[in-house]
Amino acid sequence: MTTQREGPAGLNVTMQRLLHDMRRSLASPSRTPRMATVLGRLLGLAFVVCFATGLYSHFLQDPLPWMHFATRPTWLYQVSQGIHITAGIVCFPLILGKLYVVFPELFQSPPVRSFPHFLERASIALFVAASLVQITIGLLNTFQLYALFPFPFRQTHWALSFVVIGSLAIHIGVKLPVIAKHWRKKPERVARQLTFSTGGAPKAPATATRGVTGRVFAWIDQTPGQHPSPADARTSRRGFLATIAVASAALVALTAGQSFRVLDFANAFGPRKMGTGPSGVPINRTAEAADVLTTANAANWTLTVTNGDRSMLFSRDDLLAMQQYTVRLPIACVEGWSQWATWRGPRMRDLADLVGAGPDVYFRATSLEQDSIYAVMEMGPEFVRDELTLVALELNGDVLDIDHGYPARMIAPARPGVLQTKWLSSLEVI
Ligand SMILES: Nc1nc2c(c(=O)[nH]1)N[C@H]1C(S)=C(S)[C@@H](COP(=O)(O)O)O[C@H]1N2
Ligand SMILES: [Mo]
Repeated sequence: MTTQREGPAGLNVTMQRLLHDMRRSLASPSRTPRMATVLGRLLGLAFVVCFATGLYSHFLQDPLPWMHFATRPTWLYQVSQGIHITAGIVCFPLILGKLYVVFPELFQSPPVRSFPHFLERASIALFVAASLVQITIGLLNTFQLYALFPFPFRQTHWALSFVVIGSLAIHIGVKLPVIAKHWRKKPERVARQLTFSTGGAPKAPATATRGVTGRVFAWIDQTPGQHPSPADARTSRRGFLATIAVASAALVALTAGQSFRVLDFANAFGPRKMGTGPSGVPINRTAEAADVLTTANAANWTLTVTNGDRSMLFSRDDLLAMQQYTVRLPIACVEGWSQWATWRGPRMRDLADLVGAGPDVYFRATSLEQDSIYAVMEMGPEFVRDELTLVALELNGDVLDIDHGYPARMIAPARPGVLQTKWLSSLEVI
């Protein structure tokens, strides 16, 4: 480094002083490393829960060749996805609270001290940006507002999840000493003075205790009259936490009803209400929207079941003539809403047996619907052979409504709604 003394150095000092004053003016009793740790823990937990449930949902839809999935409990996916969406929504108040707490850190002086320091700040910038985009597009998706962003939701959400989890890991690594130091609540006497360092005035070498990372935290000057009394500070911190808690609880109460029946009465924002729609089940996409009104109502409709060169055609009456089973299973949409229903029809495995399909075969189901990501679905043997997997012909005691997939649709346990293909056209061994 060169030692220019005059112009640039003077400017540097002015800038540092500005940044320093900025941070001082932003000091608040809630802006402490302890608060950052408390919120960070909750946020980290929410991210990890979202990541795990997201992986599960992703691989159910796009399994790797060796993957097999649990089919019990039948509500496994319903609960997993309900948690995914609910935890994602709670991230909003947590992340806003956390950003409020660490906001003064934005004005560190000097802004970049070293290459590792640059990397640290860059990783945080990436982390914040990726997280905000991630939870925002997730929320828009639960409201089916895909049109609001010009990129494919699933691929983006999937890719960003690794950016978020990766930068979270880096962030935790970098902040580990601080997190460890503030993991447990400090005795009141000490806690009231622990706050983000103001960095020490430029030129005056910092005499304050150096934080464990070498600089981040120190003792702030307790100039009398300038700072709230310890009691006031405590009240203010409690108020801050209570605000975040109330916001989180309200969001859960007003949206989680779409996934969890006990909260249905309060479901104000969740886009789907339980018990609405034909046969008391909400509709994801109507027959009209899927452009299948003619083909699904055609009198000569048949379901083609194929195993190699062996093919059988089933009319709806043929399917009704088979042994009928009644099952209670939920539709559990990736978007978070879910609804239990009673389904009736022949078993998938009976159809597989009729075409001589072995116990380990995968099936591909094709819908009458054309050019849609829902038009084709694949199903592993654990679902094909499950006694609860039906080609459903009835829903809640009614003939399947055209919007629910008449003449026949798939229903299987512990699967995402997207895989419960409506308006079936063919089933074939792959
Ligand atoms: N052919 C076809 N099947 C489909 C869909 C679709 O759009 N087309 N939507 C899927 C999705 S995303 C869900 S959540 C369920 C919803 O079923 P429902 O509309 O009968 O409630 O159907 C699934 N099956
Ligand atoms: Mo769905």
